[in-house]
Amino acid sequence: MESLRNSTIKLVPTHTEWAAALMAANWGRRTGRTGICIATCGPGVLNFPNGAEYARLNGMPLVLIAGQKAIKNRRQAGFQRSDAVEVMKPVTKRAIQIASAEIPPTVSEAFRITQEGKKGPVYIELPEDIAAEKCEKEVALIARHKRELPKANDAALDRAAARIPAAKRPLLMFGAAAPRRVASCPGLIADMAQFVIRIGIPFFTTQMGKGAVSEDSHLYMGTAALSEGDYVHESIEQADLVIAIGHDTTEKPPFLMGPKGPEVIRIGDQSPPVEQVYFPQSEVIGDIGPSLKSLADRLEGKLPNAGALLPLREKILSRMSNGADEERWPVTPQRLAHAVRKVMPENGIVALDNGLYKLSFARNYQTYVPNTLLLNNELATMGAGLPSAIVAAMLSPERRVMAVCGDKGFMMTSQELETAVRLKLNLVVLIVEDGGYGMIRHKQAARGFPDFGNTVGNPDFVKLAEAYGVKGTRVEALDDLVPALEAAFEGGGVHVVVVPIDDSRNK
Ligand SMILES: Cc1ncc(C[n+]2csc(CCOP(=O)(O)OP(=O)(O)O)c2C)c(N)n1
Repeated sequence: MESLRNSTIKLVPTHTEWAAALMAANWGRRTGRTGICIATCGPGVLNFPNGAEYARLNGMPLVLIAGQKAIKNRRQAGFQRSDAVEVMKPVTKRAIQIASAEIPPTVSEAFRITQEGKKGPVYIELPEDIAAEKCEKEVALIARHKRELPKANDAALDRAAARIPAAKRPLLMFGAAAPRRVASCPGLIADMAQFVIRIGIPFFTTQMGKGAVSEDSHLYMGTAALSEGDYVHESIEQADLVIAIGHDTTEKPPFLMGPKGPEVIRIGDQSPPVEQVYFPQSEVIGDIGPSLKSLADRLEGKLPNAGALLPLREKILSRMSNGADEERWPVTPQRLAHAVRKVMPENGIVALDNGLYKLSFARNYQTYVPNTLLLNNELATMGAGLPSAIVAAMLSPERRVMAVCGDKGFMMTSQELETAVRLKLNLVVLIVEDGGYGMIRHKQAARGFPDFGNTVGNPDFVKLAEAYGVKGTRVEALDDLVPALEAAFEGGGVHVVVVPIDDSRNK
């Protein structure tokens, strides 16, 4: 802490190490640069694993640093001496204990690993006796360098370009790694949009691929919120070829490959593991933007069947937004997603926590710009919504930012409201209230089980907000919903808005 105090590094104290890890991971996600979180040894570092795994599965560059008891003596015996390196190993790309005062190469190597291949977390442990040592030797500080991804091989591009025109009913799919790559390579936004326009094949997205290409495109076919049986699967079932751009198999499968079903060509910057449900027949591996450009150069004007599946579009999109016009109160999640869209400008950022309403946002929240609907469908941890919104508001103070959390997800990291207030952020926190674990209730019902163990009380969220010194509003009627959200943004600062929801007909 003393070193930090004397440095130019900005320190953001948080209320739990878990939230610190989630926030730093989101810093990495949004900037492409490595975020950093620190914790004390023992009880502190043991709050890190959920955030570390969130970063590992989601490809977020993150360095987690924690202390450790002395390693050269045991003057404090076993007090707080947890084997955190072993704990952190499976949830990071590397877990390192620093055992000598010659520290800089280890730190540089940690940062390199966070950025190498699929980005992710590295854990560094600094024992207190090593931290107290003086480094007598002069140790070279290792320079940082920019890394460019290699371009795809011409033979792979030629193979894909030979296969695609033969498809009778082709589809494109954008997955998690496409918007993720935009953080380090903003030019990819235009490359993806151009690719779709130039080849004219309709596209769908995974939940985390949303916004890769604007959904107001006439070629947008929908979002796969489930792995099978979702509205968009009608087109996937009819497709004979899916071109999967930036799919990451740590995301819940957007469809299941099997012995039958469409062939898959993968375009991505990494070759993913072969999975029972995902085994692309061919791959174009290299920096995504240049791959898309090279493919479009080869294919433009040569795809007679490009639009074969487009006649399904209208039906899929209208079924997908079923419930969005309902006048019911409490509001349907579909209608809520539309209401939120009304108050968010095109570049506004919505950060979702994890709960049943996420499905409706995936399907119904039209996304026009990459990374403007920040959701997680890999670890899919509850508690991530508010920390990721806080980071979005820190990084983009000029944009509207909203966290959308279930009542239970919010309760997991709600104490970070104080962090948002302390940072003087402008942030609307929308709490979707159904008085329990809606997703689990829904799963029990789907299997014919009675509702058990899901009803958990809430504090009065308006009073809770006031206790943090922020404004709280409870929406009581459908007509008040959009005006209440608008007023929350207009008022500035942190504002909690509570909306009761009826998710009984969610799928
Ligand atoms: C940390 C964590 N614990 C448990 C789960 C499993 N889980 C997924 S959704 C859910 C219920 C979420 O409730 P809430 O936030 O109120 O949203 P709702 O489903 O009611 O809309 C649970 C328990 C999880 N994803 N993350």
